[in-house]
Amino acid sequence: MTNPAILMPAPMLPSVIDALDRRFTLHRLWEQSDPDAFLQAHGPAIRGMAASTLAGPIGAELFDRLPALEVVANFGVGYDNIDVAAAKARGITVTNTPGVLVEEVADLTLGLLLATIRRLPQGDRFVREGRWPEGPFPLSPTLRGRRVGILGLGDIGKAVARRLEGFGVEIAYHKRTPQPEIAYDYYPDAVVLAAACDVLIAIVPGGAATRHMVNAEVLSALGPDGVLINVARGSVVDEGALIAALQAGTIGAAGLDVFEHEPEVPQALIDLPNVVLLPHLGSASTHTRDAMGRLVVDNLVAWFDTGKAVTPVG
Ligand code: A2R
Repeated sequence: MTNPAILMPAPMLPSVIDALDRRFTLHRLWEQSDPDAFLQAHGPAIRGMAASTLAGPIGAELFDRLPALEVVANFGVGYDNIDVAAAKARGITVTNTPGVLVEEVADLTLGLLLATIRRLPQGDRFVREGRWPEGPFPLSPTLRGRRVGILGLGDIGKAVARRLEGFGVEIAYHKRTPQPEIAYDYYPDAVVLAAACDVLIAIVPGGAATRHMVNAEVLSALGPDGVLINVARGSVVDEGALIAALQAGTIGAAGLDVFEHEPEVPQALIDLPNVVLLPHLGSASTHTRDAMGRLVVDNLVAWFDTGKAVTPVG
């Protein structure tokens, strides 16, 4: 029996490629000189896909060219790059990589929060540029006495909250369904949460339901001393409204790991002194990316061995 054919639209970790090569017939779409002709010839035989955000949006158009597709294994806990409804309509299972990246993203979130409030990258630049002998670095705002609002108290949001407890700050949250067993104050929408807090950490999934959830109104409610941290998806924050709010002093600072049009970052954000910018590093350690890669492989192997994925979504 021939190995099932797997399509990889964009490059993934060498460890993932090697593992899939051993077990399946792996097709690397990005290496094809004519991807369209390749899909025409091989699309009907493809039964699985290993996907990531690097591949761009994956939906009906591609599914229509892969009539035998059974499973899409996504590299990442967020899967807003995949049209899950279109997959479901065709009986295609979608999997993601929950669990293995939770603590890593939470660590990064606290790092970004402290970097933003205490201006750590700015301090680093100050030393490197030889400016210290000219006088001390200006005093920064503080995390002390702040109330932190978490927008999306899921696996990662809870891991962020656990860390924040150690920092001795007050915590509040918003999600669609309140959890009465959680001791933090619940707020029924993003605007009232922002109004009650002076730090807002966005960690909801991306997609249509959360698009521009952090808009001009939310930023105005956060206030001039307010700090926005986005470790969710770029689509969750209205980037234009954020730039306007930072320029006008409507909020005090922002720490951003994600952007609306990655890897493009608006020049207006780069020009602002009170913003810390990261190139989507949330889960980006060797340790965690390897674990995510193993889960992608495990999902495909389990699907073709047993007919059941390890971590299907929905
Ligand atoms: O709304 P709920 O009760 O289902 O709570 C989820 C919340 N959430 C939302 N909150 C407000 N409005 C929405 N439209 C909405 N949709 C979802 O976000 C839950 O508290 C949280 C998501 O938690 P998990 O599914 O456990 O995801 P995890 O692992 O924390 O990752 C969150 C996102 C990923 O989707 C990536 O975009 C990013 O973090 O790495």
